[in-house]
Amino acid sequence: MQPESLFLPGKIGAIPVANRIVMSPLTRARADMEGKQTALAVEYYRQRASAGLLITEATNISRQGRGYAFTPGIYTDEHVAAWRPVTDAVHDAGGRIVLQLWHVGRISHNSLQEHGNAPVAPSAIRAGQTTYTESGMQQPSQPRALRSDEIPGLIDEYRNAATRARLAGFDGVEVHSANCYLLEQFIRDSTNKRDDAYGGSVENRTRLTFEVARAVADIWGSDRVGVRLSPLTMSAGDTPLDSDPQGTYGYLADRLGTLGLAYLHCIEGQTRGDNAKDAFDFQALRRAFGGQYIANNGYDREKAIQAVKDGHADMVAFGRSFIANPDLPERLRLNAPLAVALPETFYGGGAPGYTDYLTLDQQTADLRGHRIW
Ligand code: 8OZ
Repeated sequence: MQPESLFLPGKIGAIPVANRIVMSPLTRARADMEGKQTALAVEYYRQRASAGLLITEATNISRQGRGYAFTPGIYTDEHVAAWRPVTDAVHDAGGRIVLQLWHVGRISHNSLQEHGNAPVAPSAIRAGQTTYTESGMQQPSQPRALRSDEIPGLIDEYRNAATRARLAGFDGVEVHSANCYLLEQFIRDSTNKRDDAYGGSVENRTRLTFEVARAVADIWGSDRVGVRLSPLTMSAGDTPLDSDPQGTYGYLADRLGTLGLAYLHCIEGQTRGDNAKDAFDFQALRRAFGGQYIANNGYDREKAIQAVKDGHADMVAFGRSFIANPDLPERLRLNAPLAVALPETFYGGGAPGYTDYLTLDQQTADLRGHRIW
């Protein structure tokens, strides 16, 4: 393996990639009220198409799966039509893009649900913290537990969303089973108190993620489907960890490995925090899965080069640095300075903090006094 293989082309599942640098899924909350992407999103993703792989922001698989205002959807024909220019723009620029399939579960609010319904969850346990509604930040509403007879319909909604993602021209899909949303609420014994086939034992708690991945793989082919996990994250709704993260997620990784998926994508530590590698053996997860592995969280240039060089990761995902550096792969290759993203423009709003970060070339043109826009 060459020392700088981070910058070499390769393949993730069936998807050819120009380098091993991934843009993490990043919620930006700039879709319209119905969850349709706008021309601004086309520009945003196009600007970042030099990533080996772009993973879209988390995208609602159903109206029920929606927990934040202005996040995009993939459950209507209008959503498909609004995503299509995004995938076309990325492909025209030589990039590859997969859609992240998302259901928030209990991290939602009645005001975001059809007819003001209660959000759904494995068990009727209310989340703390906040979610972003049309009238500002609010505590998630009291959820109701999904009935056992609703689960096949829920899996069908993932199937429908995956089918629509194909129609929208994506290269594959990633199942969001991380960050304490619905699928992870099922995995953890802190949020899953069910006594049916989807609760109790580790086998039962990991069943929904497995069945969703299998259903989506039936539509896409398993080599175009990835799964994202975050065993150590407590972010959404202040969700406590599982009582045995290593055992539970190790079992799940092994089980997902039987599907021959494109990749396993792990947030190695607390999402948006530091890596906590000492507290958890992510390489054991990678080995249990047995397929390709995308590492994420707290990677800088040196760590990413090392991880790919050592074979600890096939690709490395960058989040915040991709917000502020549309040409991140080129900057990493040159070891050029990175711009820093402004948190106040992470969520919501328009072009500022979204499509107005400059590439190195644009910065240089700026310095010479030749403003390019
Ligand atoms: C930030 C704000 C809202 C949602 C995640 C989809 O953490 C998210 C998210 C991130 O996975």
